[in-house]
Amino acid sequence: MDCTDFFEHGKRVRQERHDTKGHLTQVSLFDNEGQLTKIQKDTTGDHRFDTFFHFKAGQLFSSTKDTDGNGAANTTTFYRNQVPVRQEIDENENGTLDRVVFFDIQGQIEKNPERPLSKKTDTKPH
Ligand SMILES: [Ca+2]
Ligand SMILES: [Ca+2]
Repeated sequence: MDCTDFFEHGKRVRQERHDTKGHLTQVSLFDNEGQLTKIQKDTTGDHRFDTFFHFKAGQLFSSTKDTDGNGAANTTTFYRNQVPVRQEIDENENGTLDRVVFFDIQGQIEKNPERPLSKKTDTKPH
């Protein structure tokens, strides 16, 4: 896998990865402190980014994935301490969540969560 770093004023701002045929498979963006802010990935090989990772203060905060490749994200996953805590699934991209999955401390899916569906606003990591 090919890896290219881009610098501005001596700081790395962007890193691109290409597959053996030269197609872009991953772009990482960095802030002024050199911390990751965003990664976009083509995980399906169709040359379009389908998975996005968002970072806050260098920590993985959330990710979105377009599971059916039509350009709109179907799942959003929220993380705490790099471990997924909640996944919101909108199968048909109509803006209404179809399923919400909770994860336990080990990042395993909780079988019978007794919590009600929570709104998008309580996503702050501690
Ligand atoms: Ca989609
Ligand atoms: Ca839906």
